[in-house]
Amino acid sequence: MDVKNLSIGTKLIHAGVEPDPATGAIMTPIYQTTTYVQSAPGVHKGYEYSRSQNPIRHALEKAMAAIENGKHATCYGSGMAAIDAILKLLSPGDEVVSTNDLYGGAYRIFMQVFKQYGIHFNFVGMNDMAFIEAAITPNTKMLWVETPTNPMLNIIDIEACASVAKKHNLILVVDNTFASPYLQNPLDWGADIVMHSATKYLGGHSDVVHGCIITNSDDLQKKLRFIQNSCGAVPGPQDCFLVLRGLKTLHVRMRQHCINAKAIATWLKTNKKVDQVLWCGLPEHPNHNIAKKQMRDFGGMVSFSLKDDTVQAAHDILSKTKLFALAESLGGVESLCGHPATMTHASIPRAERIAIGLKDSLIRLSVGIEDVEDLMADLEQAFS
Ligand code: P1T
Repeated sequence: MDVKNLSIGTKLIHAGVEPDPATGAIMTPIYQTTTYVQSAPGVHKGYEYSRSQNPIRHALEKAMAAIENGKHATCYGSGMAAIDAILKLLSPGDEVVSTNDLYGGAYRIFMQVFKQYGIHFNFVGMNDMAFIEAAITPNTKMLWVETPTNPMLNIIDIEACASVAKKHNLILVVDNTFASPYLQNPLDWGADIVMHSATKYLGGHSDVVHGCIITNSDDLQKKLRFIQNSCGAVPGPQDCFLVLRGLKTLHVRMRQHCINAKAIATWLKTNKKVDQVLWCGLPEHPNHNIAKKQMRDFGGMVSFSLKDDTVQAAHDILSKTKLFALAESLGGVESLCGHPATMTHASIPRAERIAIGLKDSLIRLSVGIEDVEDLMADLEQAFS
């Protein structure tokens, strides 16, 4: 079905999927197969070997491209596999200018994997384009943006980054995991590549690890496909099924994530033990206006620090919540809480964490879609 002119909720349900031509099954079948029989050498139905192509992955890729307003999508076995594929577009000596506030695993693959292959990474605050400009050298090939950032929930102006990238002929990559395509479409603001950890809001039920890359560029897509087929970071068909199923309710879930996050952020502001509340929907958030420009709502992630700025104070609260499960990850229907300094961002040296404002007491909430009164009562008892 051509979904181009349909709105997002309809796209999420219909993009990429057709009734199965063999049986009429409304759900895309899982072809649990490694290979496809050819009637003569090179004569086949578009599928040769499941590292290269698989029907449900193909359906999911069409859906992903459609919901990000992109031309092409490639799905991976995890968000990190997607990041790995993007970095393999680079060559030794190339440089990347990256936001200094990003997922700890992205920082780790930059500094502990790709650095040893001669790729250089410069980390800057991306709230001011002058900082980015100052870090660009003749060897810079890529700008790496995450927005909202993990875990500080800063908002980076994608349109402004796109104009810097264009001026210097750089590939602009936006990790759109925290927003999801329901809230933000970076390609529309000039990004060259959008990536997702589909493990999060896209899958939405904490039951699948998956990644995705979307682009409008035929050239980048050709290279990414080549990298994927050569390196093999493909998702299994069962996992593609789960993400495809998750997509169908993304709009409904995201609306409730946003409503609940707003209630929790507003409530946290009134709590005497809380120092800073970070949620880009708050009018006092330093990037609120950029969020209003490029996002349709403000998302389900809320971070906050404590007046008692110690690891212990954070651990005390985190060990008492009952509905908010203490766990890495985010974006599922159930609420999670985490302590970036000792969990998701432990691979970033403390001095660097402190420099970007990631305090020892910072707590990150992935606000789920439970009834929000219960969530607030849970936090209240954990604080008391
Ligand atoms: O976990 P994986 O699907 O491989 O995705 C990695 C990834 C990439 N980008 C962002 C912004 C992410 O937040 C993540 C994974 N993040 C967590 C597991 C976390 O708890 O923050």
